Amino acid sequence: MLKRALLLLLTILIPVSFIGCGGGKDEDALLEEEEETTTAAAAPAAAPAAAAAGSATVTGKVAFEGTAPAMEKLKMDADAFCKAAHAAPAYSEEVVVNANNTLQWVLVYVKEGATGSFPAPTTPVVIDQRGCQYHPHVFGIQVGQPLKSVNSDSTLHNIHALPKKNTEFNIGQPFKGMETLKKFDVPEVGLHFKCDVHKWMGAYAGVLNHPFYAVTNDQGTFELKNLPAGNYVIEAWHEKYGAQTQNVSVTGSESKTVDFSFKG
Ligand SMILES: [Cu+2]
Repeated sequence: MLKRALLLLLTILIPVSFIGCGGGKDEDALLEEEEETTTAAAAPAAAPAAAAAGSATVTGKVAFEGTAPAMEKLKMDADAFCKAAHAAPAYSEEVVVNANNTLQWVLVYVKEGATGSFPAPTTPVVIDQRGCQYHPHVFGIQVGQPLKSVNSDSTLHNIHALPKKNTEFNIGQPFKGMETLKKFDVPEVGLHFKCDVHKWMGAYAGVLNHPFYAVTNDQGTFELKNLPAGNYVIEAWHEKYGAQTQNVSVTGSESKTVDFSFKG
């Protein structure tokens, strides 16, 4: 494990020291890109897309049918830091069935019907590497909105994005307090992140070109706010149980309920 971590650290440090030498075209492009993301993050928060947003709401819950599978304990023994970070066992968040028989970590979002332009918020979405787990486990983010990866652990993590439609990246963060900004260019639901040092670490993003998304909580509920009047296809996406869709129409400041149910 130590040998692997050292190797990974070397792969990170070698390109960094190379950039330090200055010169090449690629480096300039890289720095420019970095500057762009930093500037965007520092800018004041954009006003909400008032023109395009409405006042309808879709709320609901995601039920879990069947017997909840036993929570999977994460085996962190191979890494002394990660093991010591947890007084009690840590569990996988792949399948989290709540006490009220609902499912947590389901991304619920408008799949079809969101028309208009929704500028990306400049406030970053934060993904934290803490206790050798990603927090949050599932999140939504808009196209062009910064994603801030933070390492809160005094150990090496890397955040490796494995997109199918966006550009792959792999950022090593060997020290506590490190932060990196990245953006995504196109919508993509189920974008997977992993850490190459700790194989149990995983997270998923829904990259969307509008703000109408939510992730189910420990009550299995969600709320899609500020919807303009319209006809929508709502999708509920779960990393293990797949995706389901339902149609809903809303007018004015109407509030409608859409419930989903996944079979275990
Ligand atoms: Cu890690």
